[in-house]
Formats: sequence, structure tokens, C-alpha cells
Amino acid sequence: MTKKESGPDYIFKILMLGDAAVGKTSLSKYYIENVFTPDIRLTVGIQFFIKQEIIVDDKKVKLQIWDFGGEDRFRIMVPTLCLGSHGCIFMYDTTRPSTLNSHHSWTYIVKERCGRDVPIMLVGNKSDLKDKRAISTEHGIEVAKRSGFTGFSETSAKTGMNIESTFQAIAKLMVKRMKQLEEQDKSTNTKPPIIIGD
Ligand SMILES: Nc1nc2c(ncn2[C@@H]2O[C@H](COP(=O)(O)OP(=O)(O)O)[C@@H](O)[C@H]2O)c(=O)[nH]1
Ligand SMILES: [Mg+2]
Repeated sequence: MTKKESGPDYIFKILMLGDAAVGKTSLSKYYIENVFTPDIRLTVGIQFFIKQEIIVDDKKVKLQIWDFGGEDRFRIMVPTLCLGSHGCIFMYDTTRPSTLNSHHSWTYIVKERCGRDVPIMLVGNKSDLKDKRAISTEHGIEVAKRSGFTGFSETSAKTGMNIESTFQAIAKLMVKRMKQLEEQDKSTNTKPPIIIGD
């Protein structure tokens, strides 16, 4: 008889947010399938990607990546999507400044609906397009610090640069938060029952 594999310690829901065509689907796809598909179709509504298992601090973690189509008419869904999310990646295109400027409207909703302590990473994509770069790494980091993001990275869904490490980083932040919540839970649940009227 084969030993039964144990399931994940944590299952996390991560929301991919950001304007259309910044590379959310390409990045998610590369992370799961290790391929770049140049002629990917515009995401309508939501698409799901599952990363079966990664290891973070001795914990088995499964990731559900919710890739959200950035079109305006779907924005109304974002507050509902935030429910039950453990982390969020806000992505911009390093060649298009307007895609970074739009972060206020997205992150405001995330903080309101997911909770202020939910990790949210700022990720500048398309870093392979060096000649077209319009936002420096330094500026990205500054915006991340100023606007209350939990982390920052730059990626390329074409070359795969930094994709593993970005998801690993947000997974680590989510595990840390879960452990803190578990600790809080323990300390509030340790009071023994009181018998009244004995
Ligand atoms: N050069 C380059 N192109 C990218 C990168 N990521 C996405 N693209 C291209 O940008 C376009 C939009 O990508 P997509 O993943 O559909 O963006 P989404 O709307 O945010 O999901 C597609 O033509 C992709 O091939 C990247 O890192 N580098
Ligand atoms: Mg898409």
C-alpha cells in the first residue's frame, strides 16, 4: 500500500489586478506552465490558475491565482473578488506610466475589502523591453513605499525573470500573516470555560 500524500497546509487565494495588457495572464501562465504565449487573448471576466504545491518555511502551500480582466466594465466585481483573498499582486507595465498611476483606484478597494494587513505586492512587468522602459526601478520602489505596498519586484513574463521569486515572496508574506492570525486565535481561545452557579 502506498503512503497517502498529505494535502497542503495552506490554500491561498491571490488576486492579480492591474490595467488591461500589463501582462497578468502571461505572468500567471508562465508561473504555472513555464511558457510565454505571445498572442494571448484578452481575459474576459476572470481566469483561474492553480499552483499545486510550493514549500514556504516548511509549509506546503497551494496557490489559487485569480487573474482578473482589467476592463472597466468588470471593475464593479473587484470588491466581491476581494472576499476571502489572502494576497494581491498589482501589476503595471514598465513601458506605460499610466498603468502605474492607476494603482490608487485598485489598491484602495483591496485595502478596504481584503483588510489592511493583506499582503499586496507592486510588480512592474515587461522588464525585458529595455529600450521602451518608461518607469525606472527606483521610481517603482519609491511608489511602493509611499503607497503602502508590502513588497515590490520587476518581472518579465517573456523571459520568466523573477516570476518564481515574486510568487515565493508573496507566499512567504501570506504564511507569515496566517501564523500571526493563528497565534492571536490561540491566545484568545485559551481561556477555560467558567461554570456559573456551582
Ligand atoms: N515583451 C513582453 N511582452 C509581454 C510581457 N507580458 C505580457 N506581454 C505581452 O503583452 C500583451 C498583454 O499581455 P496579457 O498577459 O494578455 O495582459 P493582461 O491583460 O494583463 O492579462 C500580450 O501581447 C503579451 O504577449 C512581458 O513580460 N514582456
Ligand atoms: Mg488577461
